[in-house]
Amino acid sequence: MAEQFWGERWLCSDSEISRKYMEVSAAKNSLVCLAADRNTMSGLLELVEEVGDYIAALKTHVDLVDDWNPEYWADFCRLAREKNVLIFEDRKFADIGKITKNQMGGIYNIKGWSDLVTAHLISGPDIVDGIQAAWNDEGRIGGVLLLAQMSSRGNLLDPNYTNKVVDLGKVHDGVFGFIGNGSRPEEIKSLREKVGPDKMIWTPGVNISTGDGEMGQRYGDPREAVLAGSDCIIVGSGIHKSDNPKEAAKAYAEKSWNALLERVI
Ligand code: 5BU
Repeated sequence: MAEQFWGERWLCSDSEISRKYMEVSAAKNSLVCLAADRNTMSGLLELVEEVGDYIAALKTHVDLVDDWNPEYWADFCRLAREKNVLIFEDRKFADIGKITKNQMGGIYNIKGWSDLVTAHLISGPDIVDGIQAAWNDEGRIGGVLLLAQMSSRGNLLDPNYTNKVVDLGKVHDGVFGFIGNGSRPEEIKSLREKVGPDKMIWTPGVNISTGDGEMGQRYGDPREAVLAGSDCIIVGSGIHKSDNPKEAAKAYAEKSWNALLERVI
């Protein structure tokens, strides 16, 4: 079923985790990854309960939760699985391979519950092997999203750096895809040209209300991001700070899905 909506992305992809994402998104008619940036476990659980049916992935920052503990987190992950969403820890790893492998463990034990994680490629390609080795030790599979661009004002990921990340990431099986700048469709378009059809581009910095956000964040339009080549819009405050998170999640799901149909047709 996913193939008819995803076209060449489906045909070119032989990654289990990419196909899983495409299947989940097709089942839910949503290309939304919720950035679940709430500081309490009760706030997180309530949010996923409310919007879980309208999102395809759930992005976490495990280290910003005030009352985090392993039991609460296990409940949260169980709920996410029940809602059929991929769990994506936006950890932005950046260390050398062997340390990153160990950082997938520790008290948060990211390797035990994440399906996706983010990493910078600043330290070189072994970081991807380190992350994959950690999932492998756990008997799990996962995918790395490399930061090729960022949404924040003044970031240092210039086009030359982006090209290097794409060149290295494109040929690595452990790389699920790339983070692109959701606030600038022209940047997404040029990233898609470099990446080609087979890997994912996921984009933060997306909001129905476009323009500048807090502390240097910038926002672009969901439909434009998908038409430019984004496969998943990462939306945080647009949903979790809305007066009605459920309706907001539905609206983002509809916009992103219609844009995919428009793109493929
Ligand atoms: P917002 O509330 O929609 O602005 O949340 C955006 C989320 O995406 C937040 O969790 C950030 O950590 C994350 N993010 C981002 O905003 N920009 C980036 O370039 C990357 C991640 Br990478």
